[in-house]
Amino acid sequence: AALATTTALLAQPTLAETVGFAQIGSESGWRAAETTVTKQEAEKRGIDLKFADAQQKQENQIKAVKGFIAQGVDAILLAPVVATGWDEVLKEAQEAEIPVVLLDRMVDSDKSLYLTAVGSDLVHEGNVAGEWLVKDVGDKPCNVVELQGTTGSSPAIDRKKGFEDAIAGHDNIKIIRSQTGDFTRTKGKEVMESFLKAEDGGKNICALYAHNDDMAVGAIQAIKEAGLKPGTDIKVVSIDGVPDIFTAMAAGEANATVELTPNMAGPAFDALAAYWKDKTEPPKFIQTESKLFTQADDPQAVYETKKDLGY
Ligand code: GYE
Repeated sequence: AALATTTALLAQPTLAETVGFAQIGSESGWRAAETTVTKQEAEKRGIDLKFADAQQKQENQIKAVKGFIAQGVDAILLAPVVATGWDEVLKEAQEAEIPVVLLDRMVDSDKSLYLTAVGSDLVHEGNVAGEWLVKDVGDKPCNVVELQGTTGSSPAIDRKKGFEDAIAGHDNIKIIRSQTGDFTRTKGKEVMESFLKAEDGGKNICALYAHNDDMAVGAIQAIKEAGLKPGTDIKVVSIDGVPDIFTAMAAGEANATVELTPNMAGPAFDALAAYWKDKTEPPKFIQTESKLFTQADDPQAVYETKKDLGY
């Protein structure tokens, strides 16, 4: 029986493509969901996925990509933690004829160094968040504190810009403090605590703009501990659409979020399948949708649809 099993295994076709996924880490609920969904999408397609978690460090990610090249994988998915510093390793992949697909963040490198990028319009997301605030505050004066994402990452740069563009020309709205919270709940809470202290216990703050929901969730905790009501005393607007922010919205403690799908891998694998088949070149950017949700959108119901999706 043992011999029969061995023979059966040997007889299996070895057609499965191998894809290396150089993931950033697990800094946020959104990131964790992206990892889960990527594994599911690979399994659905019979793709052998090699997963590397870089613990938020670019050097680890570069090592992982080099490792995938050495293994001779059929493609590499890269969620680049920061935007700069990728030229050399992307050139190595290209020389090895291994297509690279960027997921959810962009690089500053020349477009010819990767096959395509799957992601949202990150400037637009910041813009939608800013426009929501402009509409919500009307003519009232509003001091905003901003929690930025990871320094040097494309979402931190672009979401800042998009928001600033949206409030430009509305002189009643001012960003009075802005600091990185590294896309994590812990840092979001910590930095919000320092903002509250510096701004008269929070009395001088009208709204929080966080570059992701996790930092907002941490900040909501800090606002409550300072004796203020998040969602009312301090408005909260953020980005991602993770289940926890919908729970916070249902409780009146968060006001708005811009949804980002964690399924970047589906479109990436589809593009790769076409490329593997007959070298079909996908467009350089495959854009996912961004949608605004507020307390008026039945957040509890949205939560129910999301809670089992791998977050
Ligand atoms: O919004 C944040 C994550 O790169 C767009 O990274 C992504 C961001 C996402 O940690 O939660």
